[in-house]
Amino acid sequence: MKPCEVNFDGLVGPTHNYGGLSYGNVASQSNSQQGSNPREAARQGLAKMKALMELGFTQGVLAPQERPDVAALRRLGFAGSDADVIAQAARDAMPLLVASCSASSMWVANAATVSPSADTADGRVHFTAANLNCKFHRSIEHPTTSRVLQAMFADATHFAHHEALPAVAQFGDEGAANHTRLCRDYGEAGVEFFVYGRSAFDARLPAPQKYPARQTLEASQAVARLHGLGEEGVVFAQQNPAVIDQGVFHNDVIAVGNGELLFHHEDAFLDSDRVLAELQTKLAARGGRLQPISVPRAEVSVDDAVRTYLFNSQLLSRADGSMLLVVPEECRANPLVWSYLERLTGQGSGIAEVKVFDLKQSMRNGGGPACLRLRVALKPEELAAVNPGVILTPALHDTLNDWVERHYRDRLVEADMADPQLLLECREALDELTQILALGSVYPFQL
Ligand code: SUG
Repeated sequence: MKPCEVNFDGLVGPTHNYGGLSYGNVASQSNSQQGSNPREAARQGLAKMKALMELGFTQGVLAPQERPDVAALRRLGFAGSDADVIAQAARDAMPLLVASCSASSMWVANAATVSPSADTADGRVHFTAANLNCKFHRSIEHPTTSRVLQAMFADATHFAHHEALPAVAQFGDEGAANHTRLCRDYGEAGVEFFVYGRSAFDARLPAPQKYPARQTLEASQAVARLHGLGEEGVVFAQQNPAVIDQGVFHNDVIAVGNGELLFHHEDAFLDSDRVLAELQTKLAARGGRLQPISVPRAEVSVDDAVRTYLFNSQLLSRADGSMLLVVPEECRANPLVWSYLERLTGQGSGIAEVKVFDLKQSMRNGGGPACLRLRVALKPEELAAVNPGVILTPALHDTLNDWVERHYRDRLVEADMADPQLLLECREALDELTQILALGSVYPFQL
């Protein structure tokens, strides 16, 4: 067996809803208050996991979180029994209740930044949970995320876990959504590419005017230090503030890389030529050859990229060395984007095939195929050390599908968040899930 990249997909949680919570994320804003279908959302995610497993990719599962997050509401002054806390919040502060109900942990590209062992000073795989402190509903994810990651990657000889960075705006960290690893081979030292939206301390760098830049340079630098990455294996680049203002709230909405290939929009980075040259030089020093595919705005506008999530795709290496691009249905529905993809696969670009998935439930909150997965490149002995309960098999898929059918509602609107029964349903489902995935006790209600 060779080193490989394992994709751990976030299982959609039972409270999936459209809260309109993410200013700067166009889909989240425009679908606010619509009714959601948590069961359908979870099924769509599982269908993608199953299809990739059946294509021969090793696929993992990352558990959702306990919602509503009653402990978060208690920290904000709501008191009494759990039902009292929910009732008070519903009466006095509905936006806080909605935030505490968000199933946003499904977008596990934001769960953590991961550096494979070939890149790190101590030869272990490093994880830093993301503080996600730009949005309240996401800032409450990292304590449970850390426990879940520890339960999945428990073996300290192979895996090192770091706490989330200090939860202040200067260290805003959105995890792997702003981190791409380029390499010749998954088992060899590569180049880790950190893309930030602004600097907390260097006022000379430009910043977006309209929407927030969630990731800071200082957060990216801290993660690189924690992971023991050498300067020769790291490139920092600033995201183009103009595209943040067009709705590109994470770099993975405008660029995706895998192996030696970097598929990106020409407007993705500030000073793009310099960035690509540095990547090229550092990758060459690692024995690799950068293959940039820069999509011109004349062919796909930033607007269409945001609308279709063309770049929020998964770029996966197949056994024959060619790559598969996993895109959302919205790409096929857009004639310009679809004809671009047809040309791309026809011209020997390295991307040999495109597979389309219906992920509408997640897409309406701005979460495409790439948001739904956390990539972990592993050597065979590291893969063997992963908790086997979280690696998808046909049997686990069927068990999870059945679990979803039994525990999930097929419709959720804002008023439902006030129903104390929703919390009980969620806890009952998650209690069973920790047994299915052999995670032990990871949720606040289990501790
Ligand atoms: O952080 N949406 C998420 C989407 C995250 C997408 N992830 C990546 N690009 N990697 C966010 O904006 C919306 C929730 C709501 O509005 O109900 C939300 O949190």
